Amino acid sequence: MGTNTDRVDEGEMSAIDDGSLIVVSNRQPYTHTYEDGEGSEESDADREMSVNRPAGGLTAGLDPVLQRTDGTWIAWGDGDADREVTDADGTVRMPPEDPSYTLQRVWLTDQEVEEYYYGYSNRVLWPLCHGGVWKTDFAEQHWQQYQSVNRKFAESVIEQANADSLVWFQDYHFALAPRMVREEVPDAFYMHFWHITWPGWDTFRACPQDQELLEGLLGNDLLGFHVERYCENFIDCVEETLEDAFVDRDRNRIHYADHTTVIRAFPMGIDADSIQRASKSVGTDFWDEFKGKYDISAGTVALGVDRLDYTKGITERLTALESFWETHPEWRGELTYVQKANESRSLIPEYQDLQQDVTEAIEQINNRFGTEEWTPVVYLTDFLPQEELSGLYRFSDIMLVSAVRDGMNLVAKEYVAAQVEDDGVLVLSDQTGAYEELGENSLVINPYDTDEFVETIDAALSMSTEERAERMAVLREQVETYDLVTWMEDVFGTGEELRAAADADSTDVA
Ligand code: GDG
Repeated sequence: MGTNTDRVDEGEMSAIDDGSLIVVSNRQPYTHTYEDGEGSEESDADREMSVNRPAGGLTAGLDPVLQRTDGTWIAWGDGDADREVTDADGTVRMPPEDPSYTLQRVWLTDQEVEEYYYGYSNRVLWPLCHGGVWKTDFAEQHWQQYQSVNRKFAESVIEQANADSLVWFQDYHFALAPRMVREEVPDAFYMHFWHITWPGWDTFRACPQDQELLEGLLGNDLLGFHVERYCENFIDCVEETLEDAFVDRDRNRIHYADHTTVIRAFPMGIDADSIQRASKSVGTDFWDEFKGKYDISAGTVALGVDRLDYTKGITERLTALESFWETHPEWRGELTYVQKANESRSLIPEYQDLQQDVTEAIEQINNRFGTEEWTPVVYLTDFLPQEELSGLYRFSDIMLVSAVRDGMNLVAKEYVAAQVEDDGVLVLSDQTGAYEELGENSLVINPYDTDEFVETIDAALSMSTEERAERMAVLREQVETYDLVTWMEDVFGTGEELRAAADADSTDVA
């Protein structure tokens, strides 16, 4: 298998014309920061700065596409040294060593970040889309700011876009921008990928801005979700909310305000090849060192890797583990659970509460069962380089993914890709998008059913070597076949097809 850059050059994405691709995302691919941190006395021009590169996932995957096609990436400039290297019009050529595309940085004030990002995006859309209506906070000011930041990004796209442009919006931060841009540049092609779940109508109807959000998203030509059910939920919401929409369920098309949007499922893949390479590059010496560093004496290790988010089912998992050690005393001293968690959105009270709940639950388990020689739960909050994360995946005997709701859950796929010896077991929540693809060969749990969860942990730990290998070989094949590049080819290929069909239609009419 060649590198991803080779595959990007050879694949469907070669259909993108030079300069025509515009990607819009909240997070930027490259961030410039001052090395000496905040509060330095030196003048900015004298300070050393560094560039943080895409750490994996979609940002790293799209970077070579942008490089090959000399496109434009529009994103929030959130690095403290970003302005230092950016032209007066907010642009900088990237990557630094081989400038080949334009990064257009959008500047946001602290108030905009607080109200658009922490406010409407993460205290309304995030909980709403994950079915947690009671966690939403529909503050009017946050909604106003969400509209105005979407307008700001839309203006930036409008400046760059023309009839040949292919504009790709990412995620829930930009539900309104597609329609805003279409009104000004009607002939460009607009795609959007919504990375999180889309809820059923009965949940979505709680949102006071239901109509505006749907209208914004229907400014796109192609709207993608991870799985079919989210597409169906979206279509249900449109049917219930927008009286004038014409819905063609057989073809997943919605006609609204003189325009047709195609709704399609694209289950996102991972860069399996690079995870596998990283996993192979770390040997047992890494694992010995890791176990030494965290004083892990148990022979068996279970793993959880999550952003600290209430959707990831971390407290449910800890409850199940406590019950497991209580009812399976033979595993005390024999099994250690490693919880790797990244702090996330900690300005939001619900996230602060979660951090406290997780810390307390871990302390409770360790106080209850821990001994001089053995710590049941090891808690890691560092962000690890790709090699170390892949090594952790590779050597952990079982992986516990217990999200209570999750658009896809890439961690589940990454664990599979790193199993180069086919000897791990994936325990997977049926509330994740990943379950739709990987459910058959993982051990499936409902994260709310603690007793079932406990028995499933036991089953995973007792699984024979043959069964582990059989299941993992199938799972690995799945994540290697439909990987990140194949996924991008699928999205861009579908976009190209729709665009060609629309062009043919307009020629017929003329
Ligand atoms: C949203 C949706 C959907 C974590 N710790 C480290 C590290 N990570 C990386 C993982 C993985 C990513 O973070 C987390 O991805 P998930 O998919 O699990 O979750 P969300 O952040 O909630 O993502 C989700 C996704 O978008 C994509 O559409 O699947 O449903 O919620 O890639 O590897 N990476 C490194 N060190 C760490 O310590 N290098």
